[in-house]
Amino acid sequence: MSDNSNVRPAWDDSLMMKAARCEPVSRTPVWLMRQAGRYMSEYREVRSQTTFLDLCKSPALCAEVMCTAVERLGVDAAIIFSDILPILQPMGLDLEYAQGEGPIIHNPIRTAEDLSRITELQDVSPMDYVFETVRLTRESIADDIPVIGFAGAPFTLASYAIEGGSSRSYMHAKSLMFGQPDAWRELMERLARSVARYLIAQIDAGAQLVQLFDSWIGCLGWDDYKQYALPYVQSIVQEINAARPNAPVIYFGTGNPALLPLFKQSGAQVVGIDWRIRLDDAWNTVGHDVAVQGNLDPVLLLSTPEMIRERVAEVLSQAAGRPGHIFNLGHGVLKETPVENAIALVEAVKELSAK
Ligand code: 1CP
Repeated sequence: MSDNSNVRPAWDDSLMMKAARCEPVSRTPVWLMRQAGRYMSEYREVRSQTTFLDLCKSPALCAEVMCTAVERLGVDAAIIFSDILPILQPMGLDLEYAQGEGPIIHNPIRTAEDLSRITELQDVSPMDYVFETVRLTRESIADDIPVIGFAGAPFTLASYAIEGGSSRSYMHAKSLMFGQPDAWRELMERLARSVARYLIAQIDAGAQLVQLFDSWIGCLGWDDYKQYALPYVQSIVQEINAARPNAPVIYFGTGNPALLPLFKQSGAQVVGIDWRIRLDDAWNTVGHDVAVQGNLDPVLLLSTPEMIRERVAEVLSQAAGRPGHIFNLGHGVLKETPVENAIALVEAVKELSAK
């Protein structure tokens, strides 16, 4: 940052920040959810030396992994390298990433009595390694590339905490939600307050925007989302907007586009759109006063550069050059993705959206 406090830092006027504020841009900014990860040989090399959790707790390696990905792909934003689940450790849950199986929580919350085991994070210092990752990523990356902090949204975190891992039916999570609504409310409030503090601390460490991942929210219908999930997303967004008004919030809920009008009510400045709905329909639904992020099917990255270019052009034509579009996939990059195709996507967005 410059010594002269009157000079705005370069990231403030970056394509990504302008689009998040619905301001006009010279071309559409692009980044990819899960842009650093197992599809990249540089990541696999770093990862082969350590476990995933130890990697998350090594800020220098996290910054290196993300900066390498940003440079290799030529994207316009750097999300920090971390995960949505480590915050559950200092809250009392026993988290492990088992080889080839994904995350496991060995002491899941199943009843109202179990709630005594989950403590709200009043003090976020157990997550200092993440704030150090934000600091180092900010320091290592070009000034015109904003850094995105992130966290899981309460419903998605609660699903992992209750199911103990990934799930098809969310039977345990929904059973607690429907059967013990007071315990559910208490759990969601503890998660929401913890996540708000965690994201504000990421902003203070140097993140320009924050994204809330509600990856499992698509299993809820309209009324249940409205009653059991939305209020907690709203409270996080309100707290961040009140405390750090210059840091836009991106809310990404995937799986059920029928919920989009409610996603708008989250109060987030940017709404993530998955590929199950056309981008123009989604934007009409949430309204053109909010920015949108999306929405190419991640499986398209397994096709050819020509096919990718065609589909990029289609998404851009639906965005119609309107201010407030951030190009992204509709969900994270799959580990089977050829890196060249991810690069081809970024190049296509840059070329085809240039004004
Ligand atoms: O074995 C390995 O190397 C670990 C694989 C891995 C990676 C690379 C996991 C385990 N997490 C991550 C990184 C990660 N996770 C990032 C960093 C940025 C990047 O890769 O570019 C981010 C933003 C996440 C967020 C995340 N973690 C989400 C939300 C996004 C989404 O994909 O829906 C979720 C649901 C998780 C949980 C998680 N962590 C890891 C895995 C394999 C999973 C999903 C497992 C499941 O399906 O339940």
